[in-house]
Amino acid sequence: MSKLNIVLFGPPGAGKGTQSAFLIKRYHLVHLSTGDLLRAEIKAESELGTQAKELMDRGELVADHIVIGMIRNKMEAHLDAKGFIFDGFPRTRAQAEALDAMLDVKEEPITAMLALEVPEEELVKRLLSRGATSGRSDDKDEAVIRNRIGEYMAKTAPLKDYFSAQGKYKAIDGVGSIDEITSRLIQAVG
Ligand code: B4P
Repeated sequence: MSKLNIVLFGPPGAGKGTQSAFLIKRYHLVHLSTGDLLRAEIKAESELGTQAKELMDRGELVADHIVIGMIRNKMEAHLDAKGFIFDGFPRTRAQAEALDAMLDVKEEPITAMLALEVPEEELVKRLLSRGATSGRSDDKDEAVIRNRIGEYMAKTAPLKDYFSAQGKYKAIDGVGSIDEITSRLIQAVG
């Protein structure tokens, strides 16, 4: 049986991390979140974590070679996985091309890119509300949140065309209850 490799796509605060938790259980997938991997490096106070924190605190993207290397290591550590959920990766065209190249070698291509669509004002509201309780420094300041959304619009949103050209892009309404959105995603996986 071919592997299920899902890219969960969407702006910051769209619900990628939230929905990944449900999808990994349902389909027995390995969760690869570059945001979580970077926050683990920051917590460990590694050199990479120190460099990443500076950029993340400003709402900017971390360098492509760093996140691509992290994803490659994690995929190699899970060779027997039934499939992966890529959460927050790829975020640039270079990352998308690197991911395709890694999966081509294994002959296990991306199955679908599921894109959660949420209006900007709802994103800002969700992230500020998480910032009030999570301790995540990039969720506290509205200017940083808007910069993250700006980075998404400039560098990440164009990947919609990249995956559409492969016939893999599926838009999902990301507004509603968490359960409703999970059902929409499951329907889209088919
Ligand atoms: P991420 O950790 O990927 O952060 P995110 O996009 O803000 O989170 P996510 O979208 O998963 O949040 P969720 O919706 O689940 O990245 C953080 C930073 O790391 C980036 O800014 C960048 O600097 C760096 N980075 C990460 N990956 C990178 C890459 N590939 N390349 C370069 N840099 C990279 O949750 C948001 C909130 O909404 C939660 O509080 C949740 O409870 C709430 N929520 C979820 N669903 C909801 C719903 N249906 N209704 C109401 N609230 C909801």
